[in-house]
Amino acid sequence: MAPSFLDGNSLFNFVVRDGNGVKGMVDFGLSEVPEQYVQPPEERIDKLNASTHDNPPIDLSKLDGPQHDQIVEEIARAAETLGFFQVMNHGVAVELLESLKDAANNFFGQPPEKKAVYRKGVSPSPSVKYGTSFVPDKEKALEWKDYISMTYTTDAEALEYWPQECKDVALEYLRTSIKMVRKVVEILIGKLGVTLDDSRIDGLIGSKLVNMNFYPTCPNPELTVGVGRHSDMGMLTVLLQDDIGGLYVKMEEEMDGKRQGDWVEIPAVPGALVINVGDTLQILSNGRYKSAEHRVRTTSTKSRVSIPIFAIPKPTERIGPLPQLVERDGVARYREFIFEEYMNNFFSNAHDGKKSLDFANNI
Ligand SMILES: O=C(O)CCC(=O)C(=O)O
Repeated sequence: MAPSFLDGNSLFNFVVRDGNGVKGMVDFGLSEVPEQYVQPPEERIDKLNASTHDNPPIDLSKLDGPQHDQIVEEIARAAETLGFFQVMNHGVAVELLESLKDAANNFFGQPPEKKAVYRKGVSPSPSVKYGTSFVPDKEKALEWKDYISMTYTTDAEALEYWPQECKDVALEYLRTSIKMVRKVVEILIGKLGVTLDDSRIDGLIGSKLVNMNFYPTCPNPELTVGVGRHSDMGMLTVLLQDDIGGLYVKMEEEMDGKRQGDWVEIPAVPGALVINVGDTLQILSNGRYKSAEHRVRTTSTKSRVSIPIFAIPKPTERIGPLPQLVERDGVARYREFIFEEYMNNFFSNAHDGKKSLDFANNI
């Protein structure tokens, strides 16, 4: 049972408002999850009935050699089907990946008061936010996750305000992975038979967020989720996960002996990064690339960290299906909007699968 002071509103205040997070609650000692974290049966993750997506990581160094076209095909095929793939030789040093996981564990291992200074409303900068779950005020069941989110504006701002424990490694991760993101975006746009100038690509991946997620050990993993079903809002997400596993993706179509609607686990591969397509790229491509629905399970034995970078459009960017594709397809599958509107809608609703895309529906 949860300690009695963690009942009802006081639990919400302790975890969410006061910034103790799930970690603070777990450190207090729990033998079972409080009811606020118990997911309805249809949202729980059946670990035993899920299979693994065992495609090997795509070797990006081969883009510079004779296998260039084959690698381009593999990237496009993955973006058109699952919307998720892993990459190796991605230009982000493997030692940096280890330092990032250490930094995340160090940050979340601190006493709650050290993290709580970055809560929304009290954080020294609007670009840094520490929190728990996704939109706790709107969720029927809370997610078993604490996070720190760092939005990039300038190096100087990051060095001044991002937490000491993570700023250097997070900046280096951002610097090195964004080059790879740009390359992958150029490949995917190129495969659509469309050319976009540099300034348009700058606009489409012009805002960047680095998050560090911490999933504490959970006494009842079968009842909870680390992150509920959702798709990401931007162009591409790069994700570093540790060796615990637990990231699941929903199959958009039947493939490799798996049925549409099945959940497959993206296995932890040392040195690899996970890439996934976001809603913006699905919309721009008029539905050809798939923004994949994904979610995260919790574990009872060890805490987990993951570190995504979200490459999203600048707030003022106009988003809609690329005109050349609308002409070719004979239909615009989504409407046009300003990205800031999409983002505001995304952050004002609890996770609910691919519902975020409804905002762009052409009705
Ligand atoms: O932790 C993970 O593996 C995925 C995290 C995620 O989906 C998110 O932060 O939006």
